[in-house]
Amino acid sequence: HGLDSQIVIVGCGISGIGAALKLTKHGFRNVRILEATGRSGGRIKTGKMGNNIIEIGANWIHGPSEANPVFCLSRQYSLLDPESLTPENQDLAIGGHPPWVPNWFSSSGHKLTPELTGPAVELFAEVLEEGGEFSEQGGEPYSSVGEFIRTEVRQRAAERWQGDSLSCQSVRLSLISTLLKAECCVNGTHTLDTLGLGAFGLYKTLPGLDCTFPRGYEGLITNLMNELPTGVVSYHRPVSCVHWQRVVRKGGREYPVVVECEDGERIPADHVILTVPLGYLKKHHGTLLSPPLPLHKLHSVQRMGFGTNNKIFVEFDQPWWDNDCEVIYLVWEDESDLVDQVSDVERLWIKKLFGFTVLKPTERYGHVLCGWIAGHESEFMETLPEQDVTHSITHLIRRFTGNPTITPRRVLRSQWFHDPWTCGSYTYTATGTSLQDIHNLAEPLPQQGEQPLQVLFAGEATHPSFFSTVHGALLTGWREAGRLISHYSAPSTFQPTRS
Ligand code: 6YU
Repeated sequence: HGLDSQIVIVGCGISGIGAALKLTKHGFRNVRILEATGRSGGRIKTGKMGNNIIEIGANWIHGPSEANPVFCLSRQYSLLDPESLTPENQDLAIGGHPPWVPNWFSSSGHKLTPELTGPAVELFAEVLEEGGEFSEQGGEPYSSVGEFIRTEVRQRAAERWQGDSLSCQSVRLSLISTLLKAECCVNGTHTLDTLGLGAFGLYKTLPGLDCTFPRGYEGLITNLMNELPTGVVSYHRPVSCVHWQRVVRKGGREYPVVVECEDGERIPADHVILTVPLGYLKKHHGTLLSPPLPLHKLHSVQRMGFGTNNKIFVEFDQPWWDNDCEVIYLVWEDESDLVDQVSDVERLWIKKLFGFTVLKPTERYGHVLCGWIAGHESEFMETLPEQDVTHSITHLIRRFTGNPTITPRRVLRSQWFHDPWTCGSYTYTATGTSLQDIHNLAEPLPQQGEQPLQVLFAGEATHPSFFSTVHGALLTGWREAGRLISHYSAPSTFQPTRS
């Protein structure tokens, strides 16, 4: 009954959509997506602030080049600016860190000079890069990226900067605290002390200078959805439990799985592709699957990290940064002890915000900044009334610029931790994790027996090298669709791709 098999996909983010498209294009006739919310796209979410388009979720195509399926699809749908399509842009191998033009402000209200900042930025980049080398070596000298960076930075700073004044050394170390906080945002972790050193190099970058969607990331979702047969997606249909290892009869057929929805509907299926975020799975694994996840899989769900990274958009009448500035960093001069978390979250949460990226081009966006804040401080920020956030941001900018009159026109923030269907932002490789944990997350249930592949797992967390990205998520949707296609054509020859 190959092409007639009943396939239910839980979640209409990019991985669910990718799986559904591949299956329906192959000829599967009974594919259905159940989505908890009223929209498709999941963590791809474009919003508006006044007349401006803003990305509440995913921002960039990381590594826009031929090997990136998100880039190739977006090019096909004409969603990108011409400069993002140039061969020069695609060839740039910058290792995931775009060479942004920075402005540095300090908590005493001064701008910091390149002479002061340069050596610290260089030292941090050097140590960070070395941190990625342990995944291909036999062991890790420390368990976390945080410990490694702190130890190496302290040692090298003491050697290299001994001829400089104490105040210069102190500001440089404080600056590195800002970069630690920025790295918390990149990785979606509360602190680099919970980011595993041995697994840090697992994440792979693709060539190409990161680019954005001039008319919004959600344009990609709209185009993909247009290719799906109508009626495939049911919205406002949260799945409460996937019952597997059953024998359910309906319409003269037997099914091994029943998908139970919150509204009581029970849908029999041959296969379920689960694309719920890892954060959701961590919180609900006990009720979402019956029988529960096998222990080795559950332990990997618990070991892998899923943290919070939020954005705070701030609009101004006039810029207070340089014309060519692409990123604004805020340096707290009392943070020379290399800290990436605050001592009192409720009082000091704003210190965790490392700074702002500048929305470009100005002709398109006006004077809009995007602030970035990760971790528990970010989760606390989500609970505050919007006017409290606005007040804290205003105060912060006035202090760092030394200009007591700067007033934002509008402020808008994301709240990914309190989104009940996401429970955070994206996956990171926590201390103690390895590639095996990601393979465990991706492993279908059951692997053997008469009815294999009852529950399959897709979503960004299940990609071995592109976790935390849109292209990683899309590839996992295709991977699981491919697993089913192979199952019904040549079951013994299928090997899922592992990179
Ligand atoms: C990228 C970027 N980007 C910023 C922010 C966020 C993310 N990412 P989905 O969640 O989309 O879909 C699941 C669906 O399931 C969803 O619709 C739910 O409603 C539904 N659901 C849940 N429970 C259900 C139930 N019970 N029943 C039914 N339905 C249910 N990625 O490529 N570029 O710039 C960013 C960013 C603030 C929050 C991002 C970025 C991550 C992507 O958004 C994300 O991976 C995919 O959209 C996920 O798709 P999905 O289908 O898996 O799930 C060294 C090293 C470092 C490692 N990291 C470095 C890389 C940097 C990563 N950076 C990201 C940065 C930003 C800024």
